[in-house]
Amino acid sequence: MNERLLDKIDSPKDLKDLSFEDLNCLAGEIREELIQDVSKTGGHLAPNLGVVELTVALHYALESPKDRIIWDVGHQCYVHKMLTGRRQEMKHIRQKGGISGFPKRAESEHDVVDTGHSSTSLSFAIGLSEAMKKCGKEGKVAAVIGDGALTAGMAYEALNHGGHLKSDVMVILNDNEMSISPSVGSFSAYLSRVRLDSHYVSFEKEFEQRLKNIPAIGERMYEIGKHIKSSIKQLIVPGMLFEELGFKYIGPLDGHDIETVARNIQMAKDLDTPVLIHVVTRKGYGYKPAEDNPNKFHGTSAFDIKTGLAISKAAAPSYTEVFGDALVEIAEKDKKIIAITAAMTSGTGLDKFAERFPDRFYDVGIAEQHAVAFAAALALGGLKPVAAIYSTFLQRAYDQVIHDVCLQDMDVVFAIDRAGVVGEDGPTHHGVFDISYLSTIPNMVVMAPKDENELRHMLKTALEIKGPVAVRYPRRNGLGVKLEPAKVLETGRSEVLRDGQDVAIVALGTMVKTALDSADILAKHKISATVVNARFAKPLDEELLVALAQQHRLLVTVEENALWGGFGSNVLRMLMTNGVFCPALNLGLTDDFIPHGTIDELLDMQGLSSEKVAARIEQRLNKMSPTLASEAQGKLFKNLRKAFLSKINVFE
Ligand SMILES: Cc1ncc(C[n+]2csc(CCOP(=O)(O)OP(=O)(O)O)c2C)c(N)n1
Repeated sequence: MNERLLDKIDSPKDLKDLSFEDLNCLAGEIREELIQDVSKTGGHLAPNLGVVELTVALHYALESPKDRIIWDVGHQCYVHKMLTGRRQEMKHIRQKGGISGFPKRAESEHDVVDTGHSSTSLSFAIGLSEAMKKCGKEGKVAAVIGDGALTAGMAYEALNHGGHLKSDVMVILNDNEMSISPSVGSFSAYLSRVRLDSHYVSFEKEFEQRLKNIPAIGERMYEIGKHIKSSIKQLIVPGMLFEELGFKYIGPLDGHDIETVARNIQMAKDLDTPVLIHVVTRKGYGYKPAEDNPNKFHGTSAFDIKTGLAISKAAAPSYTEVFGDALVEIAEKDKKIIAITAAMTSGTGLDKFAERFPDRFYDVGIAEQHAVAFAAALALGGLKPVAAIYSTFLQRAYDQVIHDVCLQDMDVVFAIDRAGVVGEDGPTHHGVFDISYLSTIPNMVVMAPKDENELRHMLKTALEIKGPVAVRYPRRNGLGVKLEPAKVLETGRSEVLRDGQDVAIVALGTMVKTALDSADILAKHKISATVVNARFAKPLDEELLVALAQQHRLLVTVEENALWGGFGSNVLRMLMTNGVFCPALNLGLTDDFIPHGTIDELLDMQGLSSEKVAARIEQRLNKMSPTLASEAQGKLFKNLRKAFLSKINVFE
């Protein structure tokens, strides 16, 4: 077997002596291996296939790590990882203990900054370039940003500032006309016009070639020609929006032509002003199923290379699908319902809604802040907006949630998908703070369903409640329960699912099933547990919680959210405010950024598998002093228990 070029590449330095022909062969080898690897691990295939040549060109033309390459979002960093000494580790990318699917400073000196959320690259590039200048460090800073990421406000804030500072940064705009679904907005339309008017580039190439072909003086004239070109460009490139913002514009270039891209990067490297190089690529390039369906292959699970079909098929529908179907169903009867996504139409399950009610659906681009303020305004105008946003991305719109929605008690429903740990995408994507950050806001109601059927009820309830409501649900398949007609639940009321004497386990959302399973395990150890589905993180079911605390030896809360500021800590604060002091155990996510791995692995690591929850409860009961236990089970306990049982509807 012929030795492959790829086998000789341990670091970007190894690219420097290769010819452009070799670099093209190398790109082919990278593409092949990438498809092989990702077909087994899952991951962001289409974005990476689209940047194979661009990444090779960047590492050929720049000198990482002296020059700093910042990947926006970071989901397209796989080729970069392969070229920077992590090729073997690609076999375990995104798996527990393996390398991350995003840039990680801890992994390599070539990873400049940890990313996962979109549109931060330009701010980092500008800031880093300023710091390097002030600290006397050599090197160029390049940010690679997609046309999707360029729909976010943060990117424009940085362009505005970088142009003003005349920062020595290079922005590579990777324009593939796609966000996850097609890019939206007037800026995308502008880029299309620029792409269509691309006669400039062929003219530029021809111009360069002609100059270089002149014997003896050609190279020198080419150098001078670079400057002439800038002025010609002023006349013929349409719009020149970036130039107006203070960035020298180069492009559009064919992003799959390594030589063209590399030469332009080399040229731009010598300029000490802000430069934007516009490269046009095709998402999924070189693998037909991904080219045909870049949306599906944006992020994929393991798949069969021949067919492109996913290897595993879920038994029950996901919470996302159930939400999408329920919203269509409810919206059939209520014309005021509007759905909003921030560039995540299929991810949030809104594709059916978009198809059924195109006039009532808005994809605002990667613009969570705008999405929330826009939703507030729709509510102000008398509509019923449902903003479907992942828990982790809603963090970006926190001020809009407070200032534009809650402060004015607007009727906005937040459908918060990917709440809890999300698995392989890791710490940038885990949705583990929303209960904390939403429960603190006045007027906000926060719910979490115990299963996919309850999600339907909660959506219906949210649309009935006046004022802002958040329903948080996980990136998981449902439990496979029967789906019933959606009904309105009583606000702030929990549901008692199982009656016991020793311990009361109050669980929220996904943790309800875990709590029930733990109760089964505890029963085998002669510990009898009451299990409550909290339903609401806010308002709390105070009456029930007080009774539970008084009538059991131990009160346990379980949630898939950060313990700090989470549901459990709010329950304990409420009990103390009411003068109720009880032995308690808060179970939830520790004060750490949780790594990547499968959801089950991560929950187990966090002590939130049913076995570990049961063991932790048993351990705590064993540790409790007999005095405390007997006090709690004393006279007061018996009287209150009688009253309690008369009030609740066990197994409602
Ligand atoms: C703040 C934020 N919102 C949403 C996302 C989800 N997301 C990840 S990649 C992506 C599309 C990015 O498109 P683009 O920048 O054009 O890159 P491409 O995948 O097309 O290469 C989106 C919406 C995110 N990472 N961060």
